[in-house]
Amino acid sequence: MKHMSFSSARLGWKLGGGLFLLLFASLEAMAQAPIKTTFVSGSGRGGQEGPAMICDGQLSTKWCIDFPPQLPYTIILDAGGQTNIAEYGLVTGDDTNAYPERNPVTWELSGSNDKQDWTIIDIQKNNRSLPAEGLQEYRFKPTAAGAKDKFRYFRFEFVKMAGGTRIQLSEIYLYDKVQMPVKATYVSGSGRDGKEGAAKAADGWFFTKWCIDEPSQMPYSITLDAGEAAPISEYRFVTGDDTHDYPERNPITWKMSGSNDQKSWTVLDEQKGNRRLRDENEQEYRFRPATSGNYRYYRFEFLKMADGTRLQLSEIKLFK
Ligand SMILES: [Ca+2]
Repeated sequence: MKHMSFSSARLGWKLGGGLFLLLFASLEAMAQAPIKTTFVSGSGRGGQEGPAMICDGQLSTKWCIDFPPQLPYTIILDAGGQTNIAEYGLVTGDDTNAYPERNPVTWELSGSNDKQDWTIIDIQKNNRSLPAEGLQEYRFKPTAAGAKDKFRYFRFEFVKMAGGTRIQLSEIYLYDKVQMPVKATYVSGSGRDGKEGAAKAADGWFFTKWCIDEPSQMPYSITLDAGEAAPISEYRFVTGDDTHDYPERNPITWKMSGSNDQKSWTVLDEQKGNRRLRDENEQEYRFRPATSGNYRYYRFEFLKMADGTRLQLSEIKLFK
């Protein structure tokens, strides 16, 4: 997950007014991206796995601490201005598949404008929805009375983990808009139509899948129509109904591109040797494209599977 548009925004500021238009275009394209937060304070020491790693925009760094006297572990983020939080996302650590007990299960989120008076925005108790998967974002909608109010500072207090006293998270994202699924329709794809044709990856059902093994047609591709030109902030792959038995069919190298005429395509994301999809049936995996733009058509090209030449996916979903 790279916030390329944010870095170009920063570059715009550095280089001055000449790049104002570039800056503006970048921010607009990222309208559904997380609020840019800065770290205020948090539990634990600084350094490599310190609390500041929770909002450095990089999934490769994480906050990881095990120091019970400091429980509940806190993180305070500065949203830069008053805003309300429609959703927030917790992203698991890089090795959460090996250490799922480090996922938080009980926490509180509060908002403040002076860092002294705090209003509760959300309470989660024994919520075990964070998966035993590395680098997965799971979103929560705040539901406490204060959720509709606007605040500048946001404080997370992690009271309890799934097991033990060590917590790890690679990022916390705050959103001022709810993530909207895009009602995408199938345009075209590799392989034959029919029971396991490409259209089955965009029919809205987990129990139907696209399954293809025709090496001469590689890379396998599928094109979806988002209905109107809009930036995509996230896409998701859902594994097949028997991926537990056939994990080799999971894609590991793919490209996502956008277009408005289905002729000229702009690459928005590239993943190489990404083995995040696991040997589990009908599991949903979230990816944030490296960049986004106003495109109506989105194409995914699958260049390599975990092993062999057969690909299967039950759904591909797009989110604004
Ligand atoms: Ca399907």
